Amino acid sequence: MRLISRLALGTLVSTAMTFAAGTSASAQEKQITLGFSQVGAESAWRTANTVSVKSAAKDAGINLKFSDAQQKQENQIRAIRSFIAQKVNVIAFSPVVESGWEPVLNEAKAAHIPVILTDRAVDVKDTSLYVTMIGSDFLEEGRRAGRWLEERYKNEPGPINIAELQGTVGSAPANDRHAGLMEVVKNDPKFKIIASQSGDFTLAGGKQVMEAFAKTYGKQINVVYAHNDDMALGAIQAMEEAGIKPGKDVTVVSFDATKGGFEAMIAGKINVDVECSPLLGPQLMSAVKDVVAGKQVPKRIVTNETVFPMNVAAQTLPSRKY
Ligand code: GYE
Repeated sequence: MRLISRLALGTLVSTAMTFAAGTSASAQEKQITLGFSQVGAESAWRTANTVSVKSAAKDAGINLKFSDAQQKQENQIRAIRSFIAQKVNVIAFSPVVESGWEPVLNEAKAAHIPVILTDRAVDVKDTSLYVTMIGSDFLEEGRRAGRWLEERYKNEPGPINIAELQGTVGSAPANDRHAGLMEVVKNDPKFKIIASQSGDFTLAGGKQVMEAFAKTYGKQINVVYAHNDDMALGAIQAMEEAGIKPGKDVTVVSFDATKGGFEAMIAGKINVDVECSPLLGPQLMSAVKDVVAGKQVPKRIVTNETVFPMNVAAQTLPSRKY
């Protein structure tokens, strides 16, 4: 009896295994291919975002075709066209700039390939050209920085002269971090943007622009408003070389809240860092799966974020993930 039941169990187990093997084979046949066009590798934020997308694709069993556009729109357009030609199931991309996407997005639509935007927005009239947009609210980030500045200078008569290091010209975060700040300070005449130039979101760019600002404006600058940590870190180097103490002589406002930003806060050189999370991979993969399964996804998925003033940096750094 025992032998028989053991044999029966054996058959049952092997049948179950065959069945399981059968399902995984068919799951493999239906494996989703995602074409992802990344902006580049301009910043620590971007590097963390790339890691997040790649590892989330692996965890989700999604076949990822990854392409780096080296911060050039023409490269992104070329990558998207190649994804269309390869008949990927879904295209996702982080658009380097906001404008100029209609033609290629219409090509994707004609090929019936759904498009998901991550991180940065596009400026298109026909919003059916993309399924959803997953990422931060950059306008709100700018407002958060503006409110922090208002609070910081509420007892000072001014003028408060701001030197702005803008991100990539025409990109959503550069446009909106500027606009968000303006929205808050525009009715307060003591705040003045005395200089504004793009450092393209890079450390080298931030340093170079700040060198020029320091030469032209020197001690007139009260605030450096850097659109990301890499540019803030470059500006810190330039200020120190020019004999200006970042964080003391000049208030430094930054965005992203990367580990590098936190270290600069702990060193007293960045005064406030507005958080922007690059860890969008898991949300992207779940949206990809939903879209392929024909499920409805919200048109806008906004990342949860906060503001870190320098006095919380030391206690918060150990829990930071990027
Ligand atoms: O702030 C910056 C990166 O689009 C939110 O791009 C992203 C920005 C981020 O280069 O560091």
